[in-house]
Amino acid sequence: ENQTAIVTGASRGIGKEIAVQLAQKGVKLVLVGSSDDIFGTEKELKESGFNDTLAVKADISQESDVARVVEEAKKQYGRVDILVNNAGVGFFKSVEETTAEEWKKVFEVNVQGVFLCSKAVLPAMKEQKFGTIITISSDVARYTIPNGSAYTATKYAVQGFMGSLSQEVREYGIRVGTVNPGMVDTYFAESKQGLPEKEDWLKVNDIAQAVVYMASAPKHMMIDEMVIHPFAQNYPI
Ligand code: NJP
Repeated sequence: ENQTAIVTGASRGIGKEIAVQLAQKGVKLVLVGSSDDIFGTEKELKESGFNDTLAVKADISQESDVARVVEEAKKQYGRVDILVNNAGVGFFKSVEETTAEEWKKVFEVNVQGVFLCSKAVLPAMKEQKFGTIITISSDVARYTIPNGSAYTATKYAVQGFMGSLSQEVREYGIRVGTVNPGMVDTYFAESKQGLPEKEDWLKVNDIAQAVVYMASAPKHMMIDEMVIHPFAQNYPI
């Protein structure tokens, strides 16, 4: 309660549900997305009575856009307590089919975006001596899959980044953790949410609940990682 969160990728899917559930806990929100859809999430939340909601259209892979997000958050609420690095993109192709441009793009959003957003909130969190940075990584950061080399590589990179960051900032009271889902029914990789063939997959609610749990854990508690997958998804872990 009375905390302020930046949630990236809140236009749809997991990020939108995280925004809704944080708002229900009384958290003030800055919502980030690279398309105008982000204003749709702001409108819906405000219509549900969550007036402390501000949408900022920004591409997390661009440093100046990210700086604008944090400036807006500080101007609006005066502090940043929680960052949820949720925005991410992915595609599934063999190594041979993957173009250099596709490889670069997925790294720019999934890795550079997480780096830029995390870096940008650190001055405010250090000054407050309090903060929580949560990244939605993936269960593919724990194993490998064929035809997903670029996406898998980004999530391994994010895992390494978050581990280093965690050790750097703990002396400032900043907690860092990842939520690593298996298959979640969203719009990810040009899919649609709610398709019948994804009935057995995780739902956005499952992941949003994990984020809320992590963000609302008492100060003495630290959750490094939560790996969550559909019971129907069988793989070695
Ligand atoms: O995907 P989707 P999810 N700057 O496509 C935004 C991870 N994950 O909810 O830019 C700012 O429904 C985009 O908004 P917009 C996954 O890797 C998923 O499933 O306005 N925002 C939208 O709100 C990712 O990290 C599964 O179009 C940008 C959002 O990102 C996270 O879960 C499995 C942006 C994507 O919504 C959320 O993905 C897994 C940018 N440059 C991990 N680019 C799964 N679904 O199965 C995109 O292991 N966005």
